[in-house]
Amino acid sequence: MNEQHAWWKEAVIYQIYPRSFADSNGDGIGDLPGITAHLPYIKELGANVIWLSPVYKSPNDDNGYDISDYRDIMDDFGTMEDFDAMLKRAHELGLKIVMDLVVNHTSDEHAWFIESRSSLENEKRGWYIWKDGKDGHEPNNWASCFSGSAWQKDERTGQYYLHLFSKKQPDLNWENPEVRDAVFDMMDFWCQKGIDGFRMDVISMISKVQTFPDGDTHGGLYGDPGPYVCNGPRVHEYLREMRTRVLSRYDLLTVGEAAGVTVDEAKKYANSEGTELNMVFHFEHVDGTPGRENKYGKWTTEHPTMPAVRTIFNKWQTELEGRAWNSLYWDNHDQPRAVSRFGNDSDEWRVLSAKMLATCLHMMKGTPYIYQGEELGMTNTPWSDIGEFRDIEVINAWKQNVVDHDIIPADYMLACLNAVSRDNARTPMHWDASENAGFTTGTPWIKVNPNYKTINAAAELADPDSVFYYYKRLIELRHMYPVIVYGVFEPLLPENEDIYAYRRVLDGQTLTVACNWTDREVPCDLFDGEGEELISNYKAHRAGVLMPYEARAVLISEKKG
Ligand code: TEU
Ligand code: CA
Repeated sequence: MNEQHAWWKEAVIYQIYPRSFADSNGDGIGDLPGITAHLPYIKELGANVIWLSPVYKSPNDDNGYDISDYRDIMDDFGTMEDFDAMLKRAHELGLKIVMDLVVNHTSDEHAWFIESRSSLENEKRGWYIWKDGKDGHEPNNWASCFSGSAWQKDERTGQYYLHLFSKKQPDLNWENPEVRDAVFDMMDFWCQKGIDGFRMDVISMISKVQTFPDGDTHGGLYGDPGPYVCNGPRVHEYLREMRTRVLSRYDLLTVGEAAGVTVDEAKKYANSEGTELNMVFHFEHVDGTPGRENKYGKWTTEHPTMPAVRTIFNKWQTELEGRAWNSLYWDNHDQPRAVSRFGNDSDEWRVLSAKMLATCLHMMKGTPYIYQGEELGMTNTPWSDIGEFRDIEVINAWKQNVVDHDIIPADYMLACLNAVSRDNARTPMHWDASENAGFTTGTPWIKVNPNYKTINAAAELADPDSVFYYYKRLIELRHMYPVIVYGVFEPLLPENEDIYAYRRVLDGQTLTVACNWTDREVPCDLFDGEGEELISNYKAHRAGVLMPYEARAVLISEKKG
């Protein structure tokens, strides 16, 4: 079936977390001029779209995901002139800029919320979700994603407001058409500036079940709001309205961060008819630890198992075929470093396993996302004390689980934070082996991973066998071979405990991909010497086996004629 072609299907996206990317003025915080100065690096890598985590005005309770003015730039990152210069330079280099749209909630310092909380009669009262308490308690038992209750009592009026994230991130009330008008108008402001798309923060949560029923506590302190806030009753109606009123008027890439999304829901959010978004991020391979029992939910030291990860990806690859478009990612600013979580970050195996993971993901069907530093094989950071962390999710979880309620022993929680905390992704980018990895001449806002002396862009740009050049080649191949973008995905070796294999088929071409996820040599009879090897992380092969962490992608083209 001839698939509709589109630039956003053929793109490779590079995600920048501005706070940690490059500091131009020595204040220890990344900024927009720092990004502009490093755009040629992204161009060299070959990515053609940049997803910029939020740069709008924010008190940084959640590092920019708490916005106090959607139409101005955060002081830490520079000015609107700096943004315009970055956008102009990016377009000159042929790089598109996708902005982070955070409209499930604002900052509590946004003018809208300041007005809304001022009185029961304020005309913006209905722009947020205010409820009376019940029997002197919160309106229901929902947990915030950042620990504690999802409700905050406001002494001025005695009512509670909903915040699914921090108490400084009040949820907007999307039921209110004035809120939708204001959001769509703001989106149009940015589209008029010439941006190329939106990554939509927790967009699956904007429609809540209006009865706000208690959630299942699963034996914990608070109830799970998930069934009542994810994929809610009007979410597709709101996105179709967004498409009609804004998105349809521009040539944009749109990707929804869809916590709680299922394959069936994704067929709506990212449907091929284009009535909503281009694609969504699901969380199935990063929520908890696939293949393991998690006693404390997200907080674990266990690695996911390859068979469990394969089951998830094979489901998404096969079930969206012809129905919707996949996004592909191992990493982002909310996740630990891919090579530490899914691969092997030891000195012996880090490079090979980083290249193996990259092959496994980038030869699949969907738009691939590369998180800053992933292309270098950056690893998790060694954290020795809770005081080193900056992430509100970590700080609140420690307070709730270790300090206030003694739910998780401190040493085990610290081990979990080392394994899966978001700050693992937020340590400064490694540019070179100079102090602070060349990220800043000042004092960095967060710890720098001590391994920057050996893992950094300068060293990898000078090494033709580096992880960087391997990613560069994967991107080149995606731009050269339509079978990589549009080929139908077919699972192979579905029961093999060590090898993740699949093939891609298009117009008489078959691309066979096999990845050994272990540090052992394993038997593999998928390759018989025929065909054109597009890429491998080994220069030589042993017949009938895959070496430790070996990845191969071999193309066979049917003889025409
Ligand atoms: O993340 C939403 C989300 O679901 C994450 O909070 C994720 O579940 C969690 O980080 C994993 O433990 C988005 C942004 O990507 C995140 O940075 C923000 O903190 C959050 O929304 C609130 O805006
Ligand atoms: Ca700076």
